[in-house]
Amino acid sequence: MSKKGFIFDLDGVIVDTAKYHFLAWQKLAKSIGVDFTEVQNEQLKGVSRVKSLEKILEWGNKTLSEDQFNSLMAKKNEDYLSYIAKMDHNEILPDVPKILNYLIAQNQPISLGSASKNARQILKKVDLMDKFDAIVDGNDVSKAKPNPEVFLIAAQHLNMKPEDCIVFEDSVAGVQAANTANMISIGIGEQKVLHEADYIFSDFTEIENSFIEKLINR
Ligand code: B16
Ligand code: MG
Repeated sequence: MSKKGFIFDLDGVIVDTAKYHFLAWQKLAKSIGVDFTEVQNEQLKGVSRVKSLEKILEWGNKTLSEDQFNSLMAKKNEDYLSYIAKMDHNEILPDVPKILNYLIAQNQPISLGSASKNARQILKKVDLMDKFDAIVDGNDVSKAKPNPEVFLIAAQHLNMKPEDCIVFEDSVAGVQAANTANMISIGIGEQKVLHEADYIFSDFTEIENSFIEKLINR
């Protein structure tokens, strides 16, 4: 049977932690007198912690010393982790276990490809660690999405060529990273946001096993 490498983003694909990132960034923005909207938040999805704060400061026309920058970033992560601490398997997005189990049953290699440095902790909280053959996260990369590094490392771990990999992503930056890596990109979310993806679904309940089978055999 033919094999493909299946790479999953974490935030917004496996779990809905995007809402927690939003709440924590919003609190930070407010504390320094910067307005922060959901539209702006969309541009932070898939973007590293450092880059996210840089963008918020740019939008608010603020400059900070290095010490202030680092302490705000640490504070944001503390707030974010307080939400994570309460997570359990109920926060796994619909039909994610179904697709992971289907891929495992079909002997397909699976990796995580996330920008988050908290990825392992989150996977443990929702009890999904053992579904992955490889985990590549924000601790393993030096270049943030839309750079394809995270997905290229994941492909290496799975021993698959990039063109034989399929990436599930909820962010514009992540879809661009998958496309640049020469992988099939599957957007999970809204058509109007993720139009650069090869395929787009609102969530995994829309993805039939027959679609996955076609990807495996293409
Ligand atoms: P952390 P993903 C990304 O995760 C999030 O989408 C993004 O909002 C966040 O800033 C980034 O991880 C870094 O996360 O602060 O936990 O290291 O979507 O690539 O799984
Ligand atoms: Mg994401």
